Amino acid sequence: MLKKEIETALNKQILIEAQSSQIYLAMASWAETQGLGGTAQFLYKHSDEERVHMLKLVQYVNERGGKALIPALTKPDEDYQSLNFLFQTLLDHEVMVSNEINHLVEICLDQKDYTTHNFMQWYVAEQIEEEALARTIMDKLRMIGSDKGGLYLFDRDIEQISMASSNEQQ
Ligand code: OFO
Repeated sequence: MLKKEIETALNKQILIEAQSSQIYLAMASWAETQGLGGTAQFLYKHSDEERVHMLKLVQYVNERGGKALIPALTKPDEDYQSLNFLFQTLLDHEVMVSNEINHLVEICLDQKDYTTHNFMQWYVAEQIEEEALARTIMDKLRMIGSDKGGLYLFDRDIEQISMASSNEQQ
């Protein structure tokens, strides 16, 4: 049976993952309307991954005798100005999520819930990867600057990044 403190912390994380999925969906839709097809595909997939992160938490809470709460979501921004702005927003968001996950891990240790602590290790590893990927993307965009040819290639190649990472997961 989950302790109340752990259940509350996991339900907060369910909200964060669901909100992440919604934000990346809004980003994907914006990119698609800008003719950035590769970026849109990358973000649609990223949005799906966040939903999977949320689902794993929902099922874990319920399996452990808690009650997963499916939250209302805040409407994400519709406009992202530029690819640079969009991916900086995404990186900042992932850093926030990593901090939240670290905090949740701390709560597990405080409460001596080693089962949930063990379950959370998958999220810790996933966050390291997601943050690293977001930083790599920002490095590439900084190199490209406003070069149109570079942005064209970026949009083409980012689809491969998303496919490569999805292959790794299989
Ligand atoms: Fe759920 O990993 Fe990103 O936010």
